Amino acid sequence: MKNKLKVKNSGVVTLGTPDTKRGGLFVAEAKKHVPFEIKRVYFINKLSRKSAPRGNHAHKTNTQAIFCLNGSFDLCLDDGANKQTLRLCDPSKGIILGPKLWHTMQNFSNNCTIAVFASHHYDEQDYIRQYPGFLNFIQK
Ligand code: T46
Repeated sequence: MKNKLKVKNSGVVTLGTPDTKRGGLFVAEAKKHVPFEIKRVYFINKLSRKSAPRGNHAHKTNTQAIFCLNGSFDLCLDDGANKQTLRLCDPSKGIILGPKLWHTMQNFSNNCTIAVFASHHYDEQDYIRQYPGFLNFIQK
């Protein structure tokens, strides 16, 4: 991930990487590496349709940090004014998906594994799944 973030409601999260000399170790402590209390963690893998996008929504309240644990994928971000695409491939570097940030994951490599830490429990009412509704919501 080389690009600087230019969208609102995002940021870079850097995990702790103690030197074990026996392989990788990545540490995510809430309020230290990840800037919120973590209530939920989920993983996405076995992405058989490499080009079929995931995400394609925004959240009203939920804040998340998304990581690529293995392989790589494109994370497309859109705050309603600015858009940018980041290639995630480093397990120690995550991206904050704040509220009111339209996000899509696509172009998955083989064996791509995604991890997400979320500030809230799952609630379908928190999702904005239609883009025109997203544009209305961010103007409120
Ligand atoms: C997000 C991106 C990065 C649950 O029941 N509990 C959960 O915690 C999650 C995450 C999903 N689900 C159900 C809801 C749907 O029936 O799993 C199904 C697939 O979810 P969705 O289509 O939203 O999956 P993605 O990969 O498009 O999006 C997911 C998260 O849902 C979303 O919050 O920000 O990853």
